[in-house]
Amino acid sequence: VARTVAVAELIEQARAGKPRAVARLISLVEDARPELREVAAALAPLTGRATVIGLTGSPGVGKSTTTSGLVSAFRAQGKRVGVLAVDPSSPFSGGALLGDRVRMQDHATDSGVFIRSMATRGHLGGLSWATPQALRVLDAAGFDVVLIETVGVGQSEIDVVSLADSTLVLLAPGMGDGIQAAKAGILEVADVFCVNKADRDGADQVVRDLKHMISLGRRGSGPAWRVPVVPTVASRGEGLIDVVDALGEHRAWMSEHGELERRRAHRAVTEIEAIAVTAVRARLGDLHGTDSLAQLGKRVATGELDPYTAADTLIHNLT
Ligand SMILES: Nc1nc2c(ncn2[C@@H]2O[C@H](COP(=O)(O)OP(=O)(O)O)[C@@H](O)[C@H]2O)c(=O)[nH]1
Ligand SMILES: [Mg+2]
Repeated sequence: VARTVAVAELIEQARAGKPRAVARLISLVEDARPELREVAAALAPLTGRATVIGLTGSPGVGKSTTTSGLVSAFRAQGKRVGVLAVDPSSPFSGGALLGDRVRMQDHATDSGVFIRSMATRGHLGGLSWATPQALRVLDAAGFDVVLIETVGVGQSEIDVVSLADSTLVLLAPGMGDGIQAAKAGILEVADVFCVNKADRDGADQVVRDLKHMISLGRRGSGPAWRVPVVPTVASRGEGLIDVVDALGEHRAWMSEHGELERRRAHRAVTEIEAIAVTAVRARLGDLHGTDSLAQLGKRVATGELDPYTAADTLIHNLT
């Protein structure tokens, strides 16, 4: 009973803007503490308000600098902003250049900003498995905008897409990004492109290449969102208002076309699936005796049993 009170109180304090309560709630879910389910149930009716923006791109392209600039831009609009950084090299997780850290410290003293690095990389690809739950905490705590920064390697940009309402993909000149973008299927995941480091040679060419690829990539007969390409110099704060505008337009477009609901339902499906698969895997490990995974494995290895029958036996024994 005492625990119930504590959770309710924590949530109340988090909603009142107390950063320590927000941090404690995220720790609760991140550490998968026994209170996790109670927290999840209490948060559910409070969620669905926050605008979730994912940022992805190669290391060094300027994600953290852009994130910091976007925080300032949204704060100027009076919005409360949460940041989840899922990047081992991120300033928020300590691998920072001094300048970046100093920049983020401006926000650290602002109670309208909450920054958290999701330290652990989970088994579900690039994003920590706790990231969706941390997102729920920030949403329920009343943050108007949540920015999720993740380094664009392998699976993580896909993961961030499944979490975000809008995904911002950053490229920069001189990084071979244009070609990589096409290869990595990054074209499909971007709702808005930033060509950062537009103060450098070759930025115009990257913008042209991207626009060309976008025009080629158009498919389907339904109403299509025309992905904007925004040049930025994040280190000087240039172009970030244009990014905010582009994100606003994307959101309006999604609302108009039912895309926001579709994405959020998809997000929930991914989340439920991950939780269910984790639970199933844990229960598989709990099976003992002749029908344990280990014993079935031995029988399949010797040819006594086929793997499909073995899998059916496992699933049957779970229920
Ligand atoms: N010239 C230039 N440098 C930038 C720009 N934006 C960021 N940087 C620098 O690029 C480096 C990497 O930036 P960071 O935001 O940490 O990249 P991340 O790894 O994608 O998060 C830092 O030294 C930044 O100061 C820009 O628009 N122009
Ligand atoms: Mg970074």
